[in-house]
Amino acid sequence: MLRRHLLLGFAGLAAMSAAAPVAAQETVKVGLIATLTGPQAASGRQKVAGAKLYMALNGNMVAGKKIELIIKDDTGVADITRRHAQELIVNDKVAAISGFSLTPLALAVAPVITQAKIPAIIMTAGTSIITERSPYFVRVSFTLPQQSVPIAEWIAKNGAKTAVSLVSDYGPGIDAQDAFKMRFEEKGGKVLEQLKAPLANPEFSAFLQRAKDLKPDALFLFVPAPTAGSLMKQVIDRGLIEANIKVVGTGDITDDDQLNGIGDSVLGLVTSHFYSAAHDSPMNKKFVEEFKKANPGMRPNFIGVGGYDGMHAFYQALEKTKGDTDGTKLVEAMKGMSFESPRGMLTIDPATRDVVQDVYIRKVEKKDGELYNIEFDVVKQVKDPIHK
Ligand code: VNL
Repeated sequence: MLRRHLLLGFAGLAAMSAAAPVAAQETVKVGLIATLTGPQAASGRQKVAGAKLYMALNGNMVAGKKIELIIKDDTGVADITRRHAQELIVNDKVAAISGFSLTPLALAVAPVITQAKIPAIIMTAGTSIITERSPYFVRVSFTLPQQSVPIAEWIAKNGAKTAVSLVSDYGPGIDAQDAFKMRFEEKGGKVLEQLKAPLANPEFSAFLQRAKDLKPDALFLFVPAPTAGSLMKQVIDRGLIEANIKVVGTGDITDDDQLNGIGDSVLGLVTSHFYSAAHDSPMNKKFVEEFKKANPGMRPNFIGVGGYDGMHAFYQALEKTKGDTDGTKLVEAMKGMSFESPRGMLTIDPATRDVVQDVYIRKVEKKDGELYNIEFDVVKQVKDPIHK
C-alpha cells in the first residue's frame, strides 16, 4: 500500500484518499442472539430467517457502510445470552445487539447494554417491563398486555360472563393473565381462577382439568409460541373445546409455525395478535412468498417478522445517523420511527421505546389446504396499557 502511494505520486495519492472510504468499506457489525437449540429452538430459526431475509432483500450497504450480522445461539439460557452480549460488544465491537426470545434472556442483557451504551433490539420477548430496564432497549415485537386486552374485550362482547386463564408461569404469562382479567372485569365479566403452569414443563393436563371443572364460559390461554403445539394438543385431548368452553388466547397459541401441526380441531378458534401469515397486504404477500422461497418447508410467524423488522429498524437508524454508530444516537434515531411492516404499520413510541401497532382479532380457518389465522377485526395502533 505504502509503496503504491509513493509510486503514484501526489496526484495518485489525492485520488486514492478520495476513494478511501469506499475502498476501506467500513463494516458495521450487528449481533443477533437467537435461541437455536433446546425447547425454544423454533423461535431462533424464525428470527434468523427473518433477519437474513431482510438483508437478502435490502442489501448489506447502509449509509456507505457494510452491515455484517453475527449470529449466536444462547440455547435459551440467560447466562449464555449475557455472555454472548458481552463478547459481541467487547470483542466484536458490534454497533447493536438484537434477538431475545424468552423474557429472562432479554432481561439478562439490560445491565450490559446500559453500561456499554449499546442498543438492544428486542425481536420477540413480550413482558411489558423489559424496555423499562434499560434506556438502550428498543422493541419491535409486542407486549402481552397489548395483545391480551383486545381479546378480553372481544370475548366479553361475545357473551362470556365468566372466564378462567391458564398461562406459563413467568413474565409474559403474568402480564397476559393480569391484563386479560383487568379488561374482562371492567367489561362486567368475572375471572374465576388464574392458573399458572411451570414454563419448563409443558404438562398442562391437571391445569386443563381444573379449568374444565370450573365450567367457565371462556378459557384464556398464553404460552410461548414454541410450546403452543403441546398445549393445544392437550386442550383438544381434554375435550375443552367440546365442553362448550370458548377457548381464546393471544396468537402465540395458534402460532403460524405450529398451527398446521396442531390440526383441524382448532378450526374456528379466536385469538388476538399483531401478525398473521395470512395478513392481507401486498407487502405481506411478498414477504411470505420470499420467506418460503428462502426457507423451504417453513412459513413465517410473528418471530420471523420480528427478525425482519428488527433489521429494518437498525438499517433506518444507521441511515438517519448517516453511518454514525454511537449507541445513544442510534437509540435516539429509533425513537418515534414509523414504518410499514408485513404486520401493518408499526411505530416506536418515543417515550417508552416500545412498539405501537394494530392488534387483530383472528379466527383459525382453512385456506388452500392449510390452517391460517384469518383476521376479521382490528384494534388500531394499540400502546402497551401497562407502561406509565
Ligand atoms: C415470550 C413471549 C416468548 C411470547 C415467546 O415465544 C412468546 C417471552 C418464544 O416474552 O418470553 O411467544
